[in-house]
Amino acid sequence: MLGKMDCFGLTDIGRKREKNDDQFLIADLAKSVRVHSTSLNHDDQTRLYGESQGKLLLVADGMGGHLAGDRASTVAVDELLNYLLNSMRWFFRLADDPDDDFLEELKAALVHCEQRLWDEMQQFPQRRGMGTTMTMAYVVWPRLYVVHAGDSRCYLLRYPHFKQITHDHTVAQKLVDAGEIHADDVEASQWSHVVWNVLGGNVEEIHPSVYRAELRLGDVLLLCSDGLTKHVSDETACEMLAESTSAERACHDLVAAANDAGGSDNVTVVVASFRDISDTPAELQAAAIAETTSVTKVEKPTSGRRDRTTTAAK
Ligand SMILES: [Mn+2]
Repeated sequence: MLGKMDCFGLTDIGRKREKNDDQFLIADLAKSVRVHSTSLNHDDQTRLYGESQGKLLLVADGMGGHLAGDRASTVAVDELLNYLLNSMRWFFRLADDPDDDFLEELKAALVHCEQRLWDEMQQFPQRRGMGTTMTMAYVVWPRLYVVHAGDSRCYLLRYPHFKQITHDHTVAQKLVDAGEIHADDVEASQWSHVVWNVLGGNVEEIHPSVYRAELRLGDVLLLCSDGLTKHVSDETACEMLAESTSAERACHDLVAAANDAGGSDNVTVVVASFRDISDTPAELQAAAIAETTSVTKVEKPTSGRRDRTTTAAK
């Protein structure tokens, strides 16, 4: 790739909440070797890094009130990192050999985080009910994998198309899918922020969704918590991303827009823009005439598990 990935993340408490329960993470996965001592000309304790194996982006929106909302999202992100560190073989293999097992591994990562949350709730009963959304994107150029539970979102801008890759796991979205309410009425619905699939919460079994897509130079990814989407329309977010000169600028503009519109919740955004550094403005223009993005939702029934739906108020 003769391009550059420009990434930035920003979280903000908003205008109404007393604390911030959201988390975000941007990480490079790389092979590393820690040298303890050697006759070579390295300083002792040097860590040598290999090439980046991929970029990990994630947003988590914790819930559970004053005692545990931020704890839930913190545990989930920490545990996700632990899991990835211990399952790196999948990530290293991926570059040469894309494998359906990898998608299963991504789901397993969320199940692992969920288990840790339940362990902690058993140990500390006052934290019972804590939970978190998790929307994670893993980019091994040009492949994009998204694994998701809850109502945080991942969008892909391939100008002029702005597509929501993830599907909200809210009761309101289920009603839209069933044709019982119109998509325009979701925000006003009492079910709009009742999520049926999160890590922890009162949801005893997690059902992560996985999506796969191919990226192109010129694409921009946005991951965000519902603190953004409650206040900023897709049209506005698309415009801001398309007009921003950098991922950092876009993050600040999006958060400011959510706060200007009321800031009723914590707001978190992660933006990754894939730019071709050799692009001339004319070429950028040509890249804008892109086809509609094709996103594959990967559906594989989780075997042997009982399907149950419970709700967690958020
Ligand atoms: Mn939120």
